[in-house]
Amino acid sequence: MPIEHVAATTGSERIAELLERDGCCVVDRAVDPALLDAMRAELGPYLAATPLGPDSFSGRRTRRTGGLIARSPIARELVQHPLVLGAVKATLRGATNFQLHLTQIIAIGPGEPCQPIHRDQWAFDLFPFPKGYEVQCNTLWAMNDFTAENGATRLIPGSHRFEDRLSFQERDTEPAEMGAGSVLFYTGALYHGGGANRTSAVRYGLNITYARAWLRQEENQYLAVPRAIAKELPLPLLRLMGYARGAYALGYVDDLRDPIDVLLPGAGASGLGDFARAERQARRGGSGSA
Ligand SMILES: O=C(O)CCC(=O)C(=O)O
Ligand SMILES: [Fe+2]
Repeated sequence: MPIEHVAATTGSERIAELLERDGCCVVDRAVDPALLDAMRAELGPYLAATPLGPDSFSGRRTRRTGGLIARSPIARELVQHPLVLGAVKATLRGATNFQLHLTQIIAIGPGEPCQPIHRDQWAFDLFPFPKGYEVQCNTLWAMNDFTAENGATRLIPGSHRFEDRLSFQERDTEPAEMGAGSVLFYTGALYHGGGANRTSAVRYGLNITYARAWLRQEENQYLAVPRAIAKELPLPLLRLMGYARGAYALGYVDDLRDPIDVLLPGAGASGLGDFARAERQARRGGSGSA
């Protein structure tokens, strides 16, 4: 099954439909590639200082640079891209709210073999989430052109409906080839992996992922973003980063305080979340709209 490509003018509902159908899709040239070049320039010293990965999953010839909210104003824009947030909300329907899961530049260096094919949701101790119930929605922005030779992400379209804990090889997958500025969407249940880089140049991908707010975040935003920086960020971004309750009660502070209130005294809502709404959504079992 080919990986479906759509134009940047496509609405988020259509992207969510494709994610439901195939578990993945590519939006061609969703942003001007110059924006991603500027982001790479912003992050230059951090990219240079990032060590290679410690194992074959992280990639011994791959550098993973995170903390992007703290380090890159352009990342703050991309994290809140309206098309992405609309598609994530529709894909994670039924959740009271969702949050940023991680921000990471994945720089796959020459000579890196194909990453083991996996589901990102295996990060949650391999918990067997029900088929068709997505807990995570991912984006991978091509910072330079992604080709089959330089390490374009390898995917098995439709595999979000497969059984869990299956093993696949590179030959079972298809490369998400796309031009710089394009964005690949894929769900937490889709089998995929970073591609082998058989060229002499680095492949740069910007991975921004989102998950239901009742799950632990992969990147710890409270520690990755120093408080002095966080205090200056806009409220919607802070909410997305996790300065919010997950569902009705998760993550409150001391006397049932909204976590945003600790960072910005007076900004929070009083008491807990909306119990009636949270209960309604929980009873719908995640099948209703968020
Ligand atoms: O870099 C890529 O293309 C994908 C990487 C990936 O799937 C992962 O690190 O979980
Ligand atoms: Fe992955």
